[in-house]
Amino acid sequence: MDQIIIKTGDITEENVCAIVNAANSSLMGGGGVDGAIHRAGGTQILEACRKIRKEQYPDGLPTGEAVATPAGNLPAKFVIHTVGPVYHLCGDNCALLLASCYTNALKIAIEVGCKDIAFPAISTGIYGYPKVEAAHIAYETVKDLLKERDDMKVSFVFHNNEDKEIFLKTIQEKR
Ligand code: AR6
Repeated sequence: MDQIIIKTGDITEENVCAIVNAANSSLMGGGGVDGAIHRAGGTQILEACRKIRKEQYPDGLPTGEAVATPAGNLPAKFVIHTVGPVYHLCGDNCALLLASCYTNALKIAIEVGCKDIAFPAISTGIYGYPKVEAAHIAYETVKDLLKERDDMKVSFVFHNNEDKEIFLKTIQEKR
């Protein structure tokens, strides 16, 4: 599918309309890709997150939901923050919650007028989601949503070649 791009890289360097952040519900930053985005993007992102917490989500952004902020110093226009499931805590809802991250992030991207969006491998780092299962869910969810949006482009950006290869191998028979 030529609407889907699969690559290795640092998502903070992606020159697309929106990049997705694998955040936590505090929206106050953290390690992994979240830390990299806040470091590279600067304080504008954190300020916007603080405002969202105060005005929309005083108890934190629930798992599977997504919100957009400006992208500060990043080449992207927007950062779409979503909270992936913590694998050892999500029980029977893991797949549904992870799929919601992709669905809601794409929905927000469309709402803010973006036609290209880059995703990291949500939940597959600190949150411990098995990479093969996560790849199935990410790819199937995005592929289905793109059927109705032939004007959208989605990039999956992996931090290293090994993770990209796992993803490619997992989805191979489905492409
Ligand atoms: N570009 C692309 N991918 C990256 C980058 C980057 N710069 N940095 C890491 N990854 P993780 P999670 C990959 O742990 O599992 C944070 O503390 C990484 O190799 O960032 O959803 C948050 O605040 C992995 O494949 O996110 C939360 O508390 C993927 O991004 C928690 O971690 C996701 O790994 C979220 O955990």
